[in-house]
Amino acid sequence: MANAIRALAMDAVEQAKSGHPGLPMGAADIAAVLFGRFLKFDPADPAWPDRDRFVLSAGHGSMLIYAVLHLLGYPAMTIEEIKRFRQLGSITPGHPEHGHTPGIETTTGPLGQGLANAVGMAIAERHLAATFGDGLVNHRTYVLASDGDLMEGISHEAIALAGHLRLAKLTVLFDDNGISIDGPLALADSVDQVARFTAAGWSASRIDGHDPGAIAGAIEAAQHSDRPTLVACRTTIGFGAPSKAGTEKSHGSPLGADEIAGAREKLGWEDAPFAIPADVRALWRQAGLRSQAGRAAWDARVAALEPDARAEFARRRRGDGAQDALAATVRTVKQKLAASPQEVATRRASEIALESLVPALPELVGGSADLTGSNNTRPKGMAVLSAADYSGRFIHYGVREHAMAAAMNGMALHGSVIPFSGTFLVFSDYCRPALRLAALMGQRVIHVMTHDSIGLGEDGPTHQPVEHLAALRAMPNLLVLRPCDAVETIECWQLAIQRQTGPSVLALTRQNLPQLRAGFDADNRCAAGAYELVPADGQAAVSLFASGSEVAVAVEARALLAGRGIAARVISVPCVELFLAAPSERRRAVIGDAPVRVAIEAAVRQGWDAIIGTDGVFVGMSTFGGSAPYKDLYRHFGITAAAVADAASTKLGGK
Ligand SMILES: Cc1ncc(C[n+]2csc(CCOP(=O)(O)OP(=O)(O)O)c2C)c(N)n1
Repeated sequence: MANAIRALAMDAVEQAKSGHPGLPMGAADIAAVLFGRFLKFDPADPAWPDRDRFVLSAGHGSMLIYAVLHLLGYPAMTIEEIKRFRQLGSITPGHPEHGHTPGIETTTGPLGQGLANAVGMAIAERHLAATFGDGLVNHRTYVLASDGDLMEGISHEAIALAGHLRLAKLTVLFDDNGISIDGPLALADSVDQVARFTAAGWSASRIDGHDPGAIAGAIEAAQHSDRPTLVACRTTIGFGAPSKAGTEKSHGSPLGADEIAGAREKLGWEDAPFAIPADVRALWRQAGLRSQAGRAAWDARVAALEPDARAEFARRRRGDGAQDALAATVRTVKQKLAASPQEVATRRASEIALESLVPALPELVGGSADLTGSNNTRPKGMAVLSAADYSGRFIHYGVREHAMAAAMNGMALHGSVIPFSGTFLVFSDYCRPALRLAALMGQRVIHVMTHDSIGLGEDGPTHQPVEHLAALRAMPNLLVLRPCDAVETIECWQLAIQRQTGPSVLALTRQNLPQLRAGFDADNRCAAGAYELVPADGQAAVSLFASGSEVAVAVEARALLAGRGIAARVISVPCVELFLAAPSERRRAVIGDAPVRVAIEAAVRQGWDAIIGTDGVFVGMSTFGGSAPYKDLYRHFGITAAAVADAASTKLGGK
């Protein structure tokens, strides 16, 4: 069975003239034992909620999972797809892509991410088991990780979190082949991984990764451990290749015809390229049917549920069932804000939103990377999710922004939860690789990122984001939401929760802001991305565009301009991406035809020209910030109503 993986991997890579044969050939025995004897899954329904999750963290070894899916009988993974490895339109891209290929649990390739995704999957599993019971939710998460996965810094954060939360149903099978791209691992690494995982609270052992009995024994032991388990499987990269096995030469390029012929001989594999002997195929097909009884029993347990419980479980699976509760909650919060306006920081406004959203939407699972009190992501009464009680809904991620973001991806991929978290906006850089994968995979994760500008004040330029809004807006399929007051904050939360096709960042202030939206508005005005908040008195000479905390500056500047006889309108821009995605007539109507356009944002200009044009006036930052009380900083950097009014007047005078 393992040799079938090896043959398909070397043949597909050879045909594509690119790819990585070494890992699939080296880890084939591990995969054959895991899928052949242990993994719970249903090839006919790759999305069966109670399946075991398998994450190929070392995504470059993609042919391993493609070969396995094919051999197990996943209908979409035909031999034709294997032959079209790495070709346009195939379901066998260079690295595994979730949503593109049935049976792929997460998109991997950037090393370390898959491992941290798996931690999130294992968290979601425990949480949902605590919520719905072991009868509905009781599955394991397996990871195949390489040297590269374990060298990446994110692995440190992820394994520490998993050990702390005692995620006993998480098993990492480490393809311990001692080879990476540059050559022997000894060139760059001398960590004792078993000792490292043990120190992080895992069970850890070393085995011969080519001995099926040892592999099975280790997986069985993992199933009885009260901790997550690392199995360091000593393997030979490119196992079977006569001269390239055990060397970096088999890592990432086709073996070549001679080497493949030699490997066929060495492995005793006589079949033509892409041909699988009937007896081997039969063994794999049997493995593919192994979980049928378990699947049927699970279906029966679901069918036997009380109708309400069954409906709730199904609603959570769909992930779209909260719309009524969401709409009602948002409405109530907005009515309260209309009745008693709040002059609060938007981070506090977000907490006000969460005080209502968290009880109304049980799928929300929050957290913070050790900034809970600053991010305001834990409303009163939200219990902590811990090793002692997985039913809690708030996760203390520790100072681990990267693993937090990647674990959230895993939770969203697992399904039935909507993860949200907190950190400072400046540390979005620490989350970025995971955020990018959330955007690529179209996963709904919600990042509350507070302290969103020089408005945070005294902590100074190390903590003051300047380029981050632009950098985040540059990422496809990510929504950057920067509300200007409490009303926009609840509207932005609504947009983020409703959005099932990708991640959102809520950029929120530390400093208090006036509530600019007076009265009750049933519509979600933020959904337009930008809208006229305050019209001009008469024909507008100036349009003032701003986001977040700078909308109040724009409103004040409008009054100053009015005093000078200049009519100005204020456009709030809570989401540049939504606005730019609107049809051009709607965009033109919001942008208007005032001769002077000004944008105000306490961040760099990049991106704003799409709204104000290259001749527009920008009032914002072009350097790093400084350490001082925030009002002093706004004055120092010239982001004031007076500066805006002066810049607009000057520009108008020059017209
Ligand atoms: C974050 C990240 N950095 C770099 C790479 C490029 N890369 C792909 S595989 C690899 C290392 C290969 O070594 P190992 O992980 O041991 O895999 P093996 O050689 O055993 O297949 C590197 C550096 C990557 N995919 N992700």
